[in-house]
Amino acid sequence: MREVGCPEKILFTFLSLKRQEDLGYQNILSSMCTPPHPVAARAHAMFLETNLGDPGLFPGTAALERLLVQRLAALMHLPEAGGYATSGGTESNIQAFRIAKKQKPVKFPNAVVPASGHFSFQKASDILGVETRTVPLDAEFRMDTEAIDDLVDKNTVALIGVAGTTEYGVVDPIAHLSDLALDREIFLHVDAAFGGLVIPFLDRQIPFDFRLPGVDSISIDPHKMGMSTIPAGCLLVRDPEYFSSLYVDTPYLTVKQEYTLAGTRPGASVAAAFAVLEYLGMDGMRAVITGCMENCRRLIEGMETLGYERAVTPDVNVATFSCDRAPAGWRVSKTRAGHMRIICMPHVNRDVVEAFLGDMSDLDA
Ligand code: 0PR
Repeated sequence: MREVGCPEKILFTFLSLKRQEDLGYQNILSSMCTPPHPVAARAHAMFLETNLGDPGLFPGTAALERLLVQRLAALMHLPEAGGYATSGGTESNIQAFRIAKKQKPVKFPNAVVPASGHFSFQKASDILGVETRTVPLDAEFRMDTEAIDDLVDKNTVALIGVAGTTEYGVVDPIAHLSDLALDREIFLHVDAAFGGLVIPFLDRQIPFDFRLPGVDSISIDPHKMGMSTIPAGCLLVRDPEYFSSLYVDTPYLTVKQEYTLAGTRPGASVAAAFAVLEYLGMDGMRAVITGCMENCRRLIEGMETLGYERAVTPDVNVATFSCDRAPAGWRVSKTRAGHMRIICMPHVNRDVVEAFLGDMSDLDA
């Protein structure tokens, strides 16, 4: 550290230089994040110093967290579900694994995870000492249901399905997983970190939430399609009692036990996440999602006109193509199988899609 502090003006000049090195979202087509909605930014600023790790000191912020959980639980068709605000999909997935492991104390636990599962499940397996059994995917990048039965055994503590996969934007056959989970008495976690705030607003209903009786927990991230500030995730559980298996004593806090993974937790992004859902309502969210899906379809159609075939028709706003070059100035990503991947987030609006398609067509000129 400096011996003597830096004058504010110099400090902020330095900070703004660093900030200018960051890319603007305008040309970023590879991210599941997006600039926060203006009401999210405003709410975030109001709650900067709040800490949900000691909720008795911030009862108002804690009430907002409960409201956020209630809104998301109702959206997942189980208003009485338990839940708490996490730092994102990674924490939610790790915590779901922890709960699943506690439910079935076996010596050599395993979890059955689709090959499309987010890498956070590798972290969860590593931390918790749970063997991962990988389910291959079918031709449309969904979990191959036929393969699951052979992988499940008496030591399987968790079954994972993804609703809106990170790479291809498809929804696994969660209804099938739900039947299997009930039949074999296995904890079923649905990773809807991305799709949880997309699927409920689609015209076509895809079963993935607590309406399926075998679903025990769901990850859903307001900092992705919920246009919140970062970090804002949520873990929902069918039975609020599940959390009691994670309790540790916290004798000198305002609550005597906690089940969260993080200790100190931001209230600001929780207020932001709640603010967006409340401000937009179902109607406003539907309009945002409808726009993203339309832009995604237009992108796919435009790319195919240029000769770049889609890898799959996605269920949510993630487009993938057989295409191995991108015009300068654009950030796209590549899936493990080598497809170009573009997430049609709210900032990837129609003008952005047309500009990208224009630059793609210039590549051949
Ligand atoms: N589950 C799914 C289905 C996800 O897609 C992700 C993240 C996670 C869990 C983990 O969520 P957190 O990152 O909130 O812990 N998917 C994105 C990805 O890996 C995250 C991301 C976002 C990456 C923005 C890059 C980026 O610029 O692609």
